[in-house]
Amino acid sequence: METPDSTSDHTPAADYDIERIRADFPILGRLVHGFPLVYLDSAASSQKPYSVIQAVDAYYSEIHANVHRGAHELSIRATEAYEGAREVVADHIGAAPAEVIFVRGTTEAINLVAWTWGAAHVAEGDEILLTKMEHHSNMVPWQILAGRAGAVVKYVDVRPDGSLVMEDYDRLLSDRTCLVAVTHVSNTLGVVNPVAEIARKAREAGAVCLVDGAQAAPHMQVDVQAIGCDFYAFSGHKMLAPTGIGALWGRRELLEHMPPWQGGGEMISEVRLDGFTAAPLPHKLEAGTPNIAGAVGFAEAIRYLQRIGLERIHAWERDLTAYALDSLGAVEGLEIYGPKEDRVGVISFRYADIHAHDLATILDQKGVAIRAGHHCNQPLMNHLGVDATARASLYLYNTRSEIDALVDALGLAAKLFGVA
Ligand code: C6P
Repeated sequence: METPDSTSDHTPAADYDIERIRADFPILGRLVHGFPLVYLDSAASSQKPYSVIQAVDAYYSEIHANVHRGAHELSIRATEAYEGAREVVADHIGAAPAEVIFVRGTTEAINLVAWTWGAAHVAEGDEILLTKMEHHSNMVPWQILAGRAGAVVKYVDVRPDGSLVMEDYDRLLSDRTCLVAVTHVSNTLGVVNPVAEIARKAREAGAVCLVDGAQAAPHMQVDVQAIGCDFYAFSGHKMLAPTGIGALWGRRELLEHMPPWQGGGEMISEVRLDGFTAAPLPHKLEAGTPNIAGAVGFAEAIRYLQRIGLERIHAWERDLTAYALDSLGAVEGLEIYGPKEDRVGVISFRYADIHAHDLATILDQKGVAIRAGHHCNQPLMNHLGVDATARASLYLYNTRSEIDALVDALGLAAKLFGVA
């Protein structure tokens, strides 16, 4: 499948050619309310490059059939494309293909673990250790599980600067802890958590560790072996892939012993009237016709990121984040949440007494797309003492002049709301 684009000649030594990268994303050329789109909402969902759009198009135009079922040419090629995509995803995070389960996204990945591993291993009186900064997707499934099993959920505290209170983690972690579930990067604070240390301590305490990588995988090279966790969950759509596809990585010994989650086609090797035998990994945990085109797009998104190089993307974003923190920090009356260092470009803020929703609506009139609300982080919002924040989130295609456009648009909001 030929998917040429501007990344084909990127080498680690080449400069970061932002204009050529931007040209790979057709949507960045459009106007919104008559203004050039300034897309600062990639933490909610990223935009897609031509190569991903073309890969999905080519899959449907030339290959599509159902997978693992037919003996005909198209079915064989669709199966190759789907399983080839699994290899790309697995290789990207330092895993074996059989340990990568395709899911709809991070939410489904975490629910899968809660309903299979959790249902089999969590018992009355066990403790599940989370942090106060978890996204609802890494909180509610565990609350449901704890409710069913009679387990207890505990939360590691968060400092005002957004970092985790690691002394709290050390204090709460005990031989009663069966699971530690933590986000790699906070979707509100941008903070990068010390997940390798958290996973190591969990292992020493005999607990299983799940890392929510939804906001980390788009921005940094993830190596699940180096992190040392047991499960890693992430979403394709936040890292240039289509919506409806993501991955759960699990340590093979755990996945092998997990009961199937959903029953149906694909996940069995034999069905009898008195029961069934589950298929081997990874298919045991993938019931029904999967999102084949999504997986193909996911693989191409990863190839695109690899062609530019996640280290170079990280360096670009680090510079841009520092610029954004300085520019926003210079706006009088604007309060930024989260740390100055060790963070990604997910920047939550409040501006004077303008409600975040009003701010987002005014910025939109200037073509500037940000997110406003609780960001599926209601307990964290309560902890911060706010009901909502405005959030600008940066990605590989953003520029300093877009940060300037954000600051300019804030000026309009200030005028409308009479902020001195
Ligand atoms: N956060 C945001 O705007 P899904 O929806 O399954 O792809 O991802 C869920 C999820 C899990 N964990 C973290 C840390 C996340 O940030 C998200 C998605 C989006 O912040 C939508 S609420």
